[in-house]
Amino acid sequence: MKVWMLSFEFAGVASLGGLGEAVRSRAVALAKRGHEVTVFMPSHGRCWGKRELPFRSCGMRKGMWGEERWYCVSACEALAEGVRIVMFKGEGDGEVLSKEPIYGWVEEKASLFARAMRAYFSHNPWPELVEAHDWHSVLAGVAIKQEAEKSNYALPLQYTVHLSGSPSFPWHYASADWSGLEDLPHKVWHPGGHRWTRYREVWDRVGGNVEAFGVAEADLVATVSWSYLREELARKYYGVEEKSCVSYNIVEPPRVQPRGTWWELARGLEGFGELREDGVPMFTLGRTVWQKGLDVAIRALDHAPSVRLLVSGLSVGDGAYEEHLRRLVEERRGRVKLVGRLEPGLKLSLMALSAATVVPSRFEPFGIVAVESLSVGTPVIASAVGGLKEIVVDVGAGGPGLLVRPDDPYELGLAMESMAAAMSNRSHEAPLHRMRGIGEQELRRRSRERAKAFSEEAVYGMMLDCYYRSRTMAFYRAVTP
Ligand code: NHF
Repeated sequence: MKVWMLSFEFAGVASLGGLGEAVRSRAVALAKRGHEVTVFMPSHGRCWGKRELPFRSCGMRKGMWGEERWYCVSACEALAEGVRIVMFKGEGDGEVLSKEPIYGWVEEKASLFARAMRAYFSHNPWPELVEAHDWHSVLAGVAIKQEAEKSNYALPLQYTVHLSGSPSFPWHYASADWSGLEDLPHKVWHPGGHRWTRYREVWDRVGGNVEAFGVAEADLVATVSWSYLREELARKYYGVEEKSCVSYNIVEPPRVQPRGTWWELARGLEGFGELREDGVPMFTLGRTVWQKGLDVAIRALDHAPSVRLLVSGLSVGDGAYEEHLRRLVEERRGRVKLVGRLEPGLKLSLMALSAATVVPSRFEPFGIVAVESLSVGTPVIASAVGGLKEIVVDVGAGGPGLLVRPDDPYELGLAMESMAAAMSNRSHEAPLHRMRGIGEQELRRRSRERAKAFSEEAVYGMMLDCYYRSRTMAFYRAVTP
């Protein structure tokens, strides 16, 4: 199959969190099995040293108050494990595609991404399916679907939601004046069947919310866990379950060869706070945002006296939250250290040597970190939310982890203390009874076993299933009178 993926991130090229890894692992899995995959994205200033493509398209945009604005878009190309990556850059208003912060000027990047995609689509052979990842790629995906419609072709469009939520804009933003969408009549799925409607009607009906517009326009809405589909998307978008599917993220067991003990590795890190080397080491990591709940894990230490916690926070510019974390760390001297982003090999080594990885998210569509941890044989203590509920099977049910209530430092602390006891083979001291009688070796074995459910081999089928359903839905769209 010939697949185009539209995304703002691709691990190894430009990536902040899980999205880049998720897109890359999917694309690679498809390419390995003989599919032709091209990923399209803004270059975010990463075109330097890459091959230029013979593509250039220029035009004018018209602002809200009628002012004319000029742009040009062009592209460079990269290759990664059999996947072709086309990265857009530009001049005039198009220059924004080359700006470095991935989510800086994000609405302008999304708008010019749509212009660039439409132009590229018009000058190149078409794919059989388009998968747009997260709201930033919605306009680009819908733009080429519309371009295909103009030739009476129902190009299957799958919208994959990794993290729900998007801004809203007046129709002008999406329109032919700005991002390039024409207000044409077309067929859109409503619970029960396809109906004729205009683009502007759909846009206004959802109050100009980009994600909601994508949900309405896509042939199929995919997400990364059943819980996230039911608890988040189905609640927000009435009837979405009729045209939805789930495919987990892929995590292949990495090869890790730690150079030294956990303490040796942790000692060398620059960061905030310090660790007394007289406890059981645990690890937690994530973007430093409220969603990820790193603050809950730090506060949980008050109820887990034997645990020493290393926190690796990936800053995305939420200064107030970072300040809050530093205060919490300061109050717990000797028991917690806050460091920044770690190089992947070091991150996995620390994870592999930890007694547990703590994933304290307040909500979580999937939670790649949890699978990574299991795959290196480290049990996971996670909040029972979203994808984490599906990834982590509790010790009480024969699994390798503990599931706790989100946003509850006391319950998380008890779980951490119990895991610390079990992983040092003194599970009789574990405060949680379900942890008694189980030891380190068994927990590490169960972890590796559980991770297999997220291997390329296991998830590939889910991915293809979604693609076939997208194509079927596009087929219905084509044949509805
Ligand atoms: O793993 C990739 C990632 C997820 O739960 C994660 C999230 C954003 O918040 O699918 O997307």
